[in-house]
Amino acid sequence: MKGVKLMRGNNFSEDSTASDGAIRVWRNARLATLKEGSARLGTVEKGAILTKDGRIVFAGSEADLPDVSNADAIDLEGRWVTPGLVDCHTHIVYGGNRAREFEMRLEGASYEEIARAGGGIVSSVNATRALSVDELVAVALPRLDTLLAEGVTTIEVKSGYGLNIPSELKMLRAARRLEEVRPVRVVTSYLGAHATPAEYKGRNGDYIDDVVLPGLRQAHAEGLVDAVDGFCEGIAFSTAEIARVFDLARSLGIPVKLHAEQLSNLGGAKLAASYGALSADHVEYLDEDGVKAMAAAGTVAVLLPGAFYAINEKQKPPVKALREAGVSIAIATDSNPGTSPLTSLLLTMNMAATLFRLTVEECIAGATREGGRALGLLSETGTLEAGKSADFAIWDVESLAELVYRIGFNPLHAHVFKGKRFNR
Ligand code: DI6
Ligand code: FE
Repeated sequence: MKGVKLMRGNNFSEDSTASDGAIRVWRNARLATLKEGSARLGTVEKGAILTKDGRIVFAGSEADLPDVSNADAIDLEGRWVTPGLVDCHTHIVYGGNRAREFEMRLEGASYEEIARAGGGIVSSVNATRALSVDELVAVALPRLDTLLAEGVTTIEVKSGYGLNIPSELKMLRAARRLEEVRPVRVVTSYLGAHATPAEYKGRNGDYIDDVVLPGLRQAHAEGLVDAVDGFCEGIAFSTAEIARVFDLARSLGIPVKLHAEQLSNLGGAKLAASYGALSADHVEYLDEDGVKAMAAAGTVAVLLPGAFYAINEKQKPPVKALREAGVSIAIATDSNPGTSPLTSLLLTMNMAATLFRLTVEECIAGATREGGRALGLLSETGTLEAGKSADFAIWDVESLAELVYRIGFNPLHAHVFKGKRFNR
């Protein structure tokens, strides 16, 4: 079906016949519904999806389809279909790059040493502060398009490279703008507590008083904040400092999440769980106490193998303990200029399996259903179920294991976002 270029410069095109009102039945498909509690990813061999006004009306066996006589029929020719991919942890809005630090790490400097010497997050700050909202959108789009080309339909985007109020707001406005210019759902996280900028070096408390808390109030007042995040680490903020930010988030009714136990164990995951956090992310150094707290709170563990790989970390997250405690496991790119300049959720799945020994099913669930859970969006996306947004990915693979097994290969045939098809 001939498509039309949706936007200049991207690598997929919208199906020109698509329209929000269209009733369409996508048949002759092998569905991985990812329905909660189902075995084998909720697979349906001769499956079909009925969509109307951008929503899923039915997803299941063709034999059980309701009357589809007034629907446009699309034959998926036996292809596998998964929910649209969800990248639940990214920092794709930022200026400049940190290739020089990459070289410094190859020369033996650690991520932590570079950060303490004034590099790391702080060095991305100047490059980010120098850009306008339009320029931040422009530099983020190639990263976003690369993710969308692999079937991502929902993405979380954080602030955290502005570290003053105007620049943090600029980053969040740019994140919101991405949703206007691309077929994607963007969920934002305020990450003012990412690092303390040079002008507040050694004065975390003042930075929180002068920037992080008033910045959160302003961003919230402008409707720019879907969640509040923080970096709980020796090179960033203590649990007590994070608690001050989370107290404000809670008073504003905003859910929280936390970069926790990435390089050491400050008890960040336990603190996050005490606030009912959506997720605790990285968690390489998570202990039994933290696992128990996350399980009790229903806090999702978001594993970020790209950062583990890029900084050559040795401590792996306690996957066995997380499984045994019933903690949900999501995976994400953590796409950022410092520890994870990664823009492939498919490669992230391969890394999660190869480095952290997640199973194929855990990887696919981690990049769909569990990613949706980590964003508090499970009622909207992440599985193929009636009532949810019609977000799904159509694959040219013989088996779903190929999505995790291949390294640097994209088998996406097309994807659908809110019922509209985008061909590769
Ligand atoms: N942990 C990370 O890996 C990123 N942020 C964080 O809190 C690193 C961000 C950067 O180095 O630019
Ligand atoms: Fe991160």
